[in-house]
Amino acid sequence: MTTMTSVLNSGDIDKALAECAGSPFHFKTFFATSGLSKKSDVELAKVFNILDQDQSGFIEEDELKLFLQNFHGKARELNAAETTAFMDAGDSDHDGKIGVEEFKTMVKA
Ligand SMILES: [Ca+2]
Repeated sequence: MTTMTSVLNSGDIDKALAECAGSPFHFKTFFATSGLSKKSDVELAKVFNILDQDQSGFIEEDELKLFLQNFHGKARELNAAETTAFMDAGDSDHDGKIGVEEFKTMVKA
């Protein structure tokens, strides 16, 4: 089973989580600090599969809300505004969910 720490450095994950723990979540900042933005397509596909908790092939809004908890079980949930902004940034075909190609494009943007 793939884990986040098999793809990302755990110190970088901790730093990225600390940045948004008590302050607003900015997905671009999180992608940069966690190291996600520098990962290969293969590695990003592995991360996508973790985020797609029900293995539907898409990250839906309820999964996106719990995004941070994939990096640490006790991380906070995203609030409604953060979740909406995150979804809008990733959902380029406007079907209300994020597919793997959309995810890779968003992370590397
Ligand atoms: Ca899903």
